[in-house]
Amino acid sequence: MSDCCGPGRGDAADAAAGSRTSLHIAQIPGRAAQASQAARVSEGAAAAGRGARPIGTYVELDGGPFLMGTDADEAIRGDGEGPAREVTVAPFAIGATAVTVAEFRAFVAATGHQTDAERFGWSFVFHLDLAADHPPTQGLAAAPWWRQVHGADWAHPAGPGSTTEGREDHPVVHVSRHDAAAWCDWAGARLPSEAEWEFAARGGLVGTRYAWGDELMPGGRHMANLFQGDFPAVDTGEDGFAGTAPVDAFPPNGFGLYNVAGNVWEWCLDRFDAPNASPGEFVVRGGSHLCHRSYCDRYRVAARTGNTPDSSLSHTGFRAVRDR
Ligand SMILES: [Ca+2]
Ligand SMILES: [Ca+2]
Repeated sequence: MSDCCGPGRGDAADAAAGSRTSLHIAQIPGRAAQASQAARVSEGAAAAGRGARPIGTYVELDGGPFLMGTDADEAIRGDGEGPAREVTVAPFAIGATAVTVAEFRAFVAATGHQTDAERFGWSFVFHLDLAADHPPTQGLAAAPWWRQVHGADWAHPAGPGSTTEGREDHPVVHVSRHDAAAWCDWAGARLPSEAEWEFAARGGLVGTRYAWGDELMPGGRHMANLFQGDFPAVDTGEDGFAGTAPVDAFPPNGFGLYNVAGNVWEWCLDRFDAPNASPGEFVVRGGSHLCHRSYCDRYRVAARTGNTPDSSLSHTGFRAVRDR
């Protein structure tokens, strides 16, 4: 993964070696700014709760040929976004939403699955997620907003003492690719191939920059859960959410998929084989709530990055696919 998108588990050595000096990041103002978002955040959550919800439903797609990748100037060459080429996918069904905390909880209750974050004893947490009185943590020299937090896992997303209360309909995070694949096995599903993911994310549109068209905010409307403010210090939550959002917040794309862009990165089946890749990485797609227009625009629908399959972070989850 690129440093801004998030480190891999092996980067913890860097964290351990480096970054007492980078602890200044924890003192950047931001906690107060986050608190002031509470009203808007709950408004967003209420809006997301209207009517029948798509959680746990799959969208059946016929597949076929489509234009994958991009040759656009804004493409990140080292990520291997191009060239744009015709790819054909077989019929498949894909989750309308990312897998939620509640859906992952059911799996753990049924199987006793222990996640990689639990096995290793830690996960990477974005610094603004940590409580103001959280004990000192170590960060990455190259991306000090990523903190190595002992005791962070899917059920304790900001470390010991934190809970998922009020977030049962948010995407599960701190799940490695191993964990995501295990959930899929249990649910009679699998991870999407990268081509399936992009076919579904494009929602029938051809060659557009985003999953909904070419304009980031058509009519001034936020279309995805991204980062507004001063990255990484202050997330103003202008789009309704500082941190993750319910999996069905924001309008769905043309195929009825929610939050393919933003909210959480989503694990795919394929190896990440681009110039920017590190050994052993697998593809993740879609960007997250930490993507900021000024800093990293990997919420574009052709954007991609990767991470090692044992890595887990507070902004990475998954959605599942079933064969038809
Ligand atoms: Ca946001
Ligand atoms: Ca996403």
